[in-house]
Amino acid sequence: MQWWRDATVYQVYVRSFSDSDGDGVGDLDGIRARLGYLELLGVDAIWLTPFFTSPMADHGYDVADPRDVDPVFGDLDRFDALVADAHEHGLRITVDLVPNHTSSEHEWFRAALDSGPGSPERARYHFRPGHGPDGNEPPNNWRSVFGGPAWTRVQDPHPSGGYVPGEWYLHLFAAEQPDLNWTNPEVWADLEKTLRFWLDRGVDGFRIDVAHGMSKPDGLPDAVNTEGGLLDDAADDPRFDDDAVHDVHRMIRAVLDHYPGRAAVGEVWVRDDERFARYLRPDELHMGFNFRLLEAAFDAAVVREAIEHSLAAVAGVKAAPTWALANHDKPRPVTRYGGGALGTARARAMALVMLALPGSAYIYNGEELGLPDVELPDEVLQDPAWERSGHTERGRDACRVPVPWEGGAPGYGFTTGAPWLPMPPEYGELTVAEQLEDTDSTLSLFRTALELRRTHTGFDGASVEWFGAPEGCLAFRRSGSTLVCALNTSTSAVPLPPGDILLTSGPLQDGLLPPDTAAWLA
Ligand code: ISL
Repeated sequence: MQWWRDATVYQVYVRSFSDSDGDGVGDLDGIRARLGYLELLGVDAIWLTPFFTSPMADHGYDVADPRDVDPVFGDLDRFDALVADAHEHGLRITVDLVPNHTSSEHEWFRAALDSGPGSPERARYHFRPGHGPDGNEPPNNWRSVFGGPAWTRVQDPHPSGGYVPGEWYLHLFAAEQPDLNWTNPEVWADLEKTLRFWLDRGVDGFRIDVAHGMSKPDGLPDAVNTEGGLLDDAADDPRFDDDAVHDVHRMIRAVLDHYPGRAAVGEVWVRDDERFARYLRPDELHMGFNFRLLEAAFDAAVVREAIEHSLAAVAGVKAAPTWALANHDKPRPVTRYGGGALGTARARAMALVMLALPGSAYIYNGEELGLPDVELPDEVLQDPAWERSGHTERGRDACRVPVPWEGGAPGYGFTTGAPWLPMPPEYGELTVAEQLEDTDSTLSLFRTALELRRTHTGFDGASVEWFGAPEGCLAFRRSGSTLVCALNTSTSAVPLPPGDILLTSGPLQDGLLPPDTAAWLA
């Protein structure tokens, strides 16, 4: 059964979801205690961001042991209990895999540092001599996604004892995240082991981090364009989307094919539709995140173009499209669309657009509460991008502030201690407890929308048909079915398409669809 093709998946940023032990950091037992909430919300599956052993230089995306749980989050027994309970609640569990890099605290990397140049230990990573007479220039001009050079120099052990300035190693992200060498068979074997380890523990699938990374072009040629920017991609970027990455995805798929009903979704930052589709060939990923909708401005023409590209990209390979408006790397929708009441109205409208589309939809924890980004003071910022950019990029902490459950500051039911990032006063009105009581809340809107999506027959139909719509508006129907979704991004109220109203993201105006509003009809 291909449950993932139309699933709604809830992204739990483990650190920020629910803390069971008062240390201010979310954990596995905290998630377990909130499964009833996720069932009530009406999602089908959960994606857990990395909870593996990690020094947390990039909050878990720097993995020191991919087959164990970091003590701050729990242990393997607690993980097993979470999987069992989630399944009891009818929720599938997917976990993050980080195959592009390890932590610099991984035993492999420590061994690589202790062994000299040319050793098999170094061959698991990308070590190279530097350029220039003293080797003190990096081997090529690649930039780290988080700012600064993608290379760091190490001390090499000297035969007569002691250490001397030595080789450089590649890290596309933080220096604490050395890139693995995917031409090394040991690296392949280890990922296979990790896949089986979690599959055998009962996970329903994986989200694959930087799925367009891993493979590097032969000879690591200089980039022509190094202005790609932080957390951004560029078409001619040699760091990503190398053709040989597809061999890795074929290996992952071959393993998954031994476990019926399990699926992988890749984080694929590749804008070209044809190159994106390559990741979704029948023997590669089951699904790929397409980020066009997340990046689209609140403008009907731009939103429509994003949807059309996302649908066209998967049509040829018969994969299901995926949709997301938010994740732990990007400003939250409420803030992106203008903040305040306006941003909230638009985020609600876009949620109805996303949940009306065929395919699977991802909801990032707190999105269902309409949380905005939080303006954090410099001294609490933790994202490596803040330091690596020389304090020019504030990084992604603003969208990672913990989820407010109930009550007041400082912990809002997220923690009995001090939350790892401060939770602002405006969270008081946005708690789960407040919103459950209010039928007009964003949480109530998501609950109703998810219930309709699960139970109403209008949501069948694998494609969309576009209707003519007034300037600044869009309307589509799920093909061969009855659901119609209309969105107004213009500045005046417009007539609705024909049909009975199922749900609107905000109040209508004398029967008209007001600006910054969406409606579902059937
Ligand atoms: O590389 C990019 C563009 O081509 C970036 O957008 C990059 O793919 C993205 O930032 C990767 O994010 C993921 O891996 C990071 C981690 O910090 C993020 O949280 C995670 O989502 C490194 O593991």
